[in-house]
Amino acid sequence: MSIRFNKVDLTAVAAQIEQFPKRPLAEIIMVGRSNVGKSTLLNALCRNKNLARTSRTPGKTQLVLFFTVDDSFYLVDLPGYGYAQTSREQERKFSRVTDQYFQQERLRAAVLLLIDIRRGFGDLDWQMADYLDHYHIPWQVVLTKADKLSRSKQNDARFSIIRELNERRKVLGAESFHLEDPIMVSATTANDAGVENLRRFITSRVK
Ligand SMILES: Nc1nc2c(ncn2[C@@H]2O[C@H](COP(=O)(O)OP(=O)(O)O)[C@@H](O)[C@H]2O)c(=O)[nH]1
Ligand SMILES: [Mg+2]
Repeated sequence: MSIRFNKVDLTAVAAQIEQFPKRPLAEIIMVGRSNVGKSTLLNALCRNKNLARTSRTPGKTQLVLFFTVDDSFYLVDLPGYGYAQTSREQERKFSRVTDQYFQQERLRAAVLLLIDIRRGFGDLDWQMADYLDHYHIPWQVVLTKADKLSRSKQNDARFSIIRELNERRKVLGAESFHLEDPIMVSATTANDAGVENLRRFITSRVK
């Protein structure tokens, strides 16, 4: 079946491991800081404004959403990090359900690590990169909110992030599971070329 991001169903809303879907499908996983633009990008990818609820106020419940796309793969929306959670959860970097998700054996085709192009990588983003490498999970950086910068500032930001990623890869060698140069997107721009590039990237990973 061809992947056109036409048919998208919310298959599971999971607060814990028992609620993860059992059907073995390739998975594309989205992670990033709260407010990085994850829900907005999900909606843009699937051309649906209401798929994942976008919000300015990060939710308290830590949920994993599994969307089935074109009956071909899951798009997995993990809880955003970097937002003060309940006091008991405060010391943990990533939510409990995120740990459960990554520790379970699943068909992970790639993680999309979303980074706000204006902010670049923060400590928690590098920790997520280390975490993914530790579990040998391939990851791809997606730079969000490109429209918030001028064309020349976009390029400056993108190149400095590419430099940092290349430095890191040089140090880690085969222990780095980082895939290609960052894909830059604007989820609020109609027919954004970056969003289409990202669809193509996803299609190539799940095939
Ligand atoms: N200008 C612009 N704003 C965006 C873009 N993506 C998200 N936003 C805004 O950033 C805020 C957070 O987005 P949201 O998708 O809820 O972030 P999440 O917490 O990562 O799911 C919202 O106000 C969005 O409208 C984008 O590509 N361009
Ligand atoms: Mg969200």
